This record gives sequence, structure tokens and C-alpha cells, in this order.
Amino acid sequence: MSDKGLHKTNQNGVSRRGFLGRTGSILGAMALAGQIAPSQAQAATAGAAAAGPIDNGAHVPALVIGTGYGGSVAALRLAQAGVDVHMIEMGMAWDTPGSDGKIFCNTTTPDYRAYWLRTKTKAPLSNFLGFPIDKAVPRYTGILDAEEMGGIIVYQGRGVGGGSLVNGGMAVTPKRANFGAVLPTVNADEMYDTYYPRANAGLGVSLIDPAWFESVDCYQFSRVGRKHAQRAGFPFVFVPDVYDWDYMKQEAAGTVPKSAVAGEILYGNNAGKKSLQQTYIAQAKATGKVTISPLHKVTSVSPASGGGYTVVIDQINTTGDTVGTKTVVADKVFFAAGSVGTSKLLVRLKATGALPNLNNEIGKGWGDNGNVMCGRANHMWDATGKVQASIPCGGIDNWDAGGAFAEVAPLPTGIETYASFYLSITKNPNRAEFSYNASTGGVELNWQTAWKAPSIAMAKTIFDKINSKEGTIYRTDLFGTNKIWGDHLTYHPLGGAVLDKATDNYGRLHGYTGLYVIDGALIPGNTSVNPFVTITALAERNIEKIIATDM
Ligand code: FAE
Repeated sequence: MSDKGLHKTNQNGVSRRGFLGRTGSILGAMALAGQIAPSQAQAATAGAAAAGPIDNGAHVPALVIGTGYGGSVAALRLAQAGVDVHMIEMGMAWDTPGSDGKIFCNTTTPDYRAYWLRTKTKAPLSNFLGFPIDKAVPRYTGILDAEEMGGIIVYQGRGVGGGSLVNGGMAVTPKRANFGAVLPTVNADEMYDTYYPRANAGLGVSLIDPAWFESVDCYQFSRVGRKHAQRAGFPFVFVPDVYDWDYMKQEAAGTVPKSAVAGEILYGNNAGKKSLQQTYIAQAKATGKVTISPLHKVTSVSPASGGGYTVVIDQINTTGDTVGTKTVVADKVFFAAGSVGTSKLLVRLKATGALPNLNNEIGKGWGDNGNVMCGRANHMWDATGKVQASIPCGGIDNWDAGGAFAEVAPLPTGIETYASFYLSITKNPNRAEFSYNASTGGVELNWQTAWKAPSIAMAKTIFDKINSKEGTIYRTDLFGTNKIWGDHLTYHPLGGAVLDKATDNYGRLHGYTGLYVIDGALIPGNTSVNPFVTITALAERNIEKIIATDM
């Protein structure tokens, strides 16, 4: 594959912390032992962990809404430039273990930590062998939000670190030839010479050791995926990741506690994965100029009478109830609440008169990165392995000919499934729009499930051919009964405040000085590969310009 970025390995500049060894929580232990409700325990521990939650009436130079990729880049670079930053995060700090000694629960055993304010899990794969697998969980400010937006469920990470807490860590730079379609108004030379390398370094991106890949049991599923791809004439490419591959080697050898090899991913990794907590956020905190308020949700931003912006923030408890409201003033506000979070805020603030001068591009240009999932049933001689590492490390590239790039994904069930599983990113052209519903006070998205049809057609350019070559069929038991395609969801929401449309070409919102968008909302719907490296690189580019000219 002629991709400059795809195979790039760069570990420079990564601030790494230990993954384990955090202190235990007596309160958490009491909660799990049933002595007090988890909500009470976690409210106490989250409050204790949050060094310096923002005070009512505070005045801050820079306020960042959200602690995902865009927010973390903004906070670090502003702090390094000498600006005091406060980050507001609606999710939890995720720095305190429960009574099992673990901060995060396993994918196969979801508990109160798994879902954002749900009473039943909402797993992306809803069924197995046709049977529903979702189960009851206590309502809690858990780590994964399955946000139902009409025709689509948008999965997002909640907590300090945003999507980096729950994602697969696949850190993919788009092929340069495709970049013009990803961000048409951005100079590709600058991105590929400066900002993509800076983002990859900051995130701690590296590639699996190819020799180890060939030998280890936990990537048998990926080797089977490669064999089938190549026999059907498709290139299989290794995909970089932020997982610590040396740690995973030790997991496989049984010398350290297992995380990826034990199937941890969707509800957090207790070791091995370099989430933003270990990289950008650790560096930002180390400057001494960044504080974070977890379990705080921004509800309003409007011009303050004396200059800057009045920001209204609800403090919530772990069952999602508002326990206090704070009003602060910020000289500059960075919207980094993720594509959906930022879009919903801006659409509502424009419609309700808090920020009436935002332009009519607000809420537009939203896409799902063409996500669609499917499984294939292999022959008995193509076992994919009982033990599967939860971190994908390879993909099938048919972007140019068929408009699809498919991750060979694990199905870490702990049993032999004889299934190959894939998340495809496709060139789906459909774009949706957010709008304010005055009667409910909510913000809606007009995406239709039928709009996934182009994604299915593009994914079929790969899997119909593989099935025909191998004499195999699609699995029909993973997303319901007799349902082949996981076309109800996305992991990759993008757009809603598109660069050079809702904002100028560096994320400055039109209509207001000192308001910025710096997250996935800037990207118009598709990145041709997994999106977080592009979100990070674009944030690096934009914040450099903003610091140079606006601070
Ligand atoms: P994001 O990381 O979503 O951060 C936004 C933050 O803002 C969150 O922490 C929110 O809780 C917080 N927030 C929202 N509203 C408010 C508010 N009103 N007040 C305060 N805080 C608020 O945004 N991408 C890849 O490139 N590779 C992968 O392997 C990959 N796998 C994924 C797997 C899963 C299951 C999921 C869900 C996503 C995956 N992604 C992957 C997507 C990736 O995580 C996502 O594109 C980025 O996290 C988006 O970054 P942002 O900075 O835009």
C-alpha cells in the first residue's frame, strides 16, 4: 500500500506513565461489597480525584469543553504557551479502582462502570447465535455512551480522555492521495510534514512486531482475515495502534496482568493502552497549568457583559442528577465535546438566542465515517482462535476500487466461534444535519438508517468476493436474527461544525471572537480511515495558529 502514514512508527515525545499500581479505594470496595451504593462511593471518590473542580464565579483565561483528542491537544499546547486552562468533562475521572482492584470492567462482564446512564447494556453486537446478549446494569455515569439519535446509535467515550478510553487505539493516517477529500481546505504538505508526525508522536503510535504477529495465538483471527483477503486479491495492511505492543507480548507470555489479551477494550483497558490519560493529558497536567473538572457538564455559553463568555456548568452525580450549577467567565472557550456534543451545544445555543450570531452552517455536514459491521462464518478448518487480542492490527484496503477499508476485528468471546468479524469504513456520501426541537428542548439528527445502503454496497465489494472465493457465508446472528449488517451504529461521528464553513479555516467560530471548535465536529463526515489521528493532527495545526495570533 502506497501509504506514507499508514506504516509509520513513531514513539518520540510520548509521555508514558505506569498503567497499574494505582491505589485502591476503600469507598469503592465498600460499594461493591454492598455496604453503600456505587453512586455514593463514586461521587465521593470522583470528587476527591478531581484536583481543583472549578469554583462557582471563577474567571479563567481558557476553558475547554471536553477532554477527548481535540480538547487534550488544546489544553497541552495552551499550557505550554503559558495559558492557564480549565477543562470541563461530563464523564468521570476514571482514576480509582473498584473493589475488584480494576478501574474498568471487562467487555464480557459489563457492570455499573460500562454504560453512560443506562439500565441495560447496549452492546454493538446485540446477539450471539441469534440470542440477545444485553443485560441489566445499574444506572451510572459509566464509560461508554450508546447515544440513540433517531436513525443511528452513536457510540462515544465518557470521562477524562473521551473516546480514547473506549476505542481500539487504531491510529491511522489517511493515504495522502485521499486527504483532499477529507479536509479540502487544509494544506496537505503541512499536515503530512508537520502535524500528522506531531500527532503520532504525541499519541505514542507504533506498529505490531510482524514476526510476533506471525507466531502468537491471539492474532490467529487476524492471520485468517489476512489469508482470506489476500486469496480474494485484496491487500492486507498492518495498522498502527497506541497499544503498548511490548506490554502485549508480556501479556501473551503470561508475565503481566492481561488486558487486551483478556478481551478488555470497549469498557476500558486496565493496562497496555496509551489513552489520552497517559499521553496528552498527563503532559498537560505536568505543566501545572491545567485543571480538570470531571462530572461537570457545560449547558450554556454566551457573551459576558464585561468581555469573554459566561459559561454555565451543571455538576452531576453518578446517577446523572444535577447536584449544583456553576457560572464562570472564560476569556476564550474551546468546544471539544466531540462531534455530537459540540454540535448539540452549538445548535441549541444558536436557536435559543445565547449565541445568535453563529452562522447557518452550524449543525450541518455530519457523517458516520461510513461505518458498517459484518461477520463471516468460516469453515471448521479456519478456526479464528479462542483467545483473541482485543486490539485490531490489520485491515483490508479496497478504498480506491470499492470505497471500503475494513478492519479485521476480534470477537473476544473466549470460545472458538469460527467467525471473522469486520468494521468497515466506507465512502458513504450521505450527510445529516442537527436541528433544535423547540417543543422538547432537545437537538435531533435527521440521519436515516436507510442511508447506510451505500456503505453496505461498498463493504460487499470486499466480503461478497471473499465469501465467493472461500465458499463461505455471512453470519446472520450477530445483530439480531437473520440480520447480516450492523448498519444501526457508528463509532466515528464526524462533522456538525465544519472547518471553513461554521468556522474559519482554523476553527474560529464565525460570529464570535474567542470561541473555537477543536474536535471531530470540524471534519466533514469522513476520514477514509479511523479518525482520531486526523482529529489530533488538525487540532495540533489549529491550536498552533490560534496561539500565535489570538493569545
Ligand atoms: P471525544 O473523544 O468524543 O471527546 C469529547 C469529550 O467531551 C467526551 O469525553 C465527552 O464526555 C465530553 N463532553 C461532551 N459533551 C460535554 C459537555 N456538554 N460538557 C462537558 N463535557 C462534555 O471527541 N477512532 C480511531 O481513530 N481508532 C479506533 O480504533 C477507534 N475505535 C473506536 C471504538 C469505539 C468503541 C468508539 C466509541 C470510538 C472509536 N474511535 C476510534 C473513534 C474515536 O474515539 C473518536 O473519533 C474520537 O474520540 C473523537 O475525538 P473528539 O476529540 O472529537
